[in-house]
Amino acid sequence: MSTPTLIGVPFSTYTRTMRMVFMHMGQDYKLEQTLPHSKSAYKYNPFGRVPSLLHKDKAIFETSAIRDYIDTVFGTDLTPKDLETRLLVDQMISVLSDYIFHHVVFGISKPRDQYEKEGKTEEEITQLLETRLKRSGRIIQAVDSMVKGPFLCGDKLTWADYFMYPAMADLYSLPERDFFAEKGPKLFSWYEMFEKRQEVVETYDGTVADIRKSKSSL
Ligand SMILES: N[C@@H](CCC(=O)N[C@@H](CS)C(=O)NCC(=O)O)C(=O)O
Repeated sequence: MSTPTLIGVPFSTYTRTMRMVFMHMGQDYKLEQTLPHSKSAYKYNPFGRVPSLLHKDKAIFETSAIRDYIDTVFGTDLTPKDLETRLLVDQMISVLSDYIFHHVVFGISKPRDQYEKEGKTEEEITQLLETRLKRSGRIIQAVDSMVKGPFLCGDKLTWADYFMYPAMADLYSLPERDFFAEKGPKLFSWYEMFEKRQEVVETYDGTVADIRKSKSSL
């Protein structure tokens, strides 16, 4: 089987998902470091986003298609055979790509980053984020109600864990960590269990959480 190449970058949560999955599978892969909206990103994805997956004569973009390709061509144990758990996995991934990304990542994490760059005080940032934080709290609560435990969708590790982890790990690196943990206790316990996994530790460098930690220790 020829070695697959991921087009992406360590701070990209979806790239991290795919890197962790390849590690979980024991499948060698190459990472071609590519920033979103760079010339190389557009070469494989008309929207300039990452990741894309190159394998043999194929260039695949959109993580749902990459997931299907990896399942079909390489074979994984991450898509449950029973319909009920499979639906949970799909729901979890969809919730991540919609509510969590649109309202929590783009509602809290990205603007916070911008406010910090502008030199705003913590007090100002808290005030500016107040309304969006309330909405994010409701979303985290709703996600929490979906968590089965010990993995997100029950007894077995699935694609949902690998999709959800990178975004949640970055969110828990924010000063809002305790608020998120309080709104979603099951989700937070899952995160604390998951963060010790080898493929998680090995893909930590260069993530948003890592970059924040390095900045705060300067
Ligand atoms: N729907 C895309 C989303 C991919 C995506 O948003 N990737 C992020 C990095 S994790 C990106 O390229 N962001 C650049 C942007 O938001 O313009 C997928 O599932 O592949």
